[in-house]
Amino acid sequence: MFDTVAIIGATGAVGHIMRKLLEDRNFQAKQFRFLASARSAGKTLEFQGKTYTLEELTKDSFAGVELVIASTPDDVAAEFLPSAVEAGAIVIDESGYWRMKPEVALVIPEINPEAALEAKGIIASPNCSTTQMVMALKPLHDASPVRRVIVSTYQATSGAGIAGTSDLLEGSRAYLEGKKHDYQVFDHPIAFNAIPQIGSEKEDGYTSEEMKMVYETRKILGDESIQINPTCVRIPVANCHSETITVETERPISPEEARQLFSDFPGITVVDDLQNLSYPLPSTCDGSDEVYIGRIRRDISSPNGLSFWCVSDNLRKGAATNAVQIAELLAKHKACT
Ligand code: 2RA
Repeated sequence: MFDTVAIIGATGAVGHIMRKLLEDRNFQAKQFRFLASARSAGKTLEFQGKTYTLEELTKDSFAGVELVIASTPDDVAAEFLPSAVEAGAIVIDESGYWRMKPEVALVIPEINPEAALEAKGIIASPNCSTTQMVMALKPLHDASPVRRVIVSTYQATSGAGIAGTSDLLEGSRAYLEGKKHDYQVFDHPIAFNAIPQIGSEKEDGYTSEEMKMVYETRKILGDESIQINPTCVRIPVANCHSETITVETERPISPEEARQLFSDFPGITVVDDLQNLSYPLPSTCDGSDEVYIGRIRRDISSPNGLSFWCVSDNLRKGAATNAVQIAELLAKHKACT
């Protein structure tokens, strides 16, 4: 058990679920502390039957803290997390800021737990759109190395935080009432629409969200040779990201073999019965910690290709669940050493 665990950002969209997961999964520590911006400091929250007062996050917040779990914007992670490491804490970070730094471990516990156990300072949790794709790629990659991936995402508004979901709800209401809505986070109306840009422009006309899928996947799988062509699209669904994924492997993997590989992999549930209209849907995967795969079929355009559909709760396995699983992994390892 850890002595003191500090949680940063416990009141945001992901932080709220993280807190609930730590309760539901009975994560124990001798002491918990909740750190937040000056704006939120002083407010209270309930956790494991106790009332906690949010403390202001400063660079001096970390004396005596053994483990930090942080769910903050990139700039906050950049500014404050090095102080936690300097104070001797292990840090699990949900932000995008540290993921690709060479000294930082990027971890999905089902895939590369050893990276978390070897980490000295920050352990980053991948971007949500990456996590569910890499969960699906891993069992295939172990059976026959993945050479090329073409992926399109259909990303929920909750990925843009609480304000993203409010934009969807308020924007839809305004649209149906024939009124104008001033969107807070999206550059175009998200109600009754699809926006083919998530993040800022990066190299070759790809976006930051798309390039995360490329670089993070290679880092987690430890294979810089995997070629990935992503297109990330925001759609008017409140929660759960969906992805169409086409994979080319070194040798062909049949749909039957893939179904078995996916079914045997921890954290993946196969829902795949087209005849009976059965496949994963955002509405049925919402609130689950699993990654769901369906529509498994051969790629009729390539002899070594396989295509499938993948849905996962982006706030859970795509963020909070993955961070809590890393914390559990560290706690279990600590108990054994
Ligand atoms: C999104 N992947 O869906 C981002 C959140 N990290 O906007």
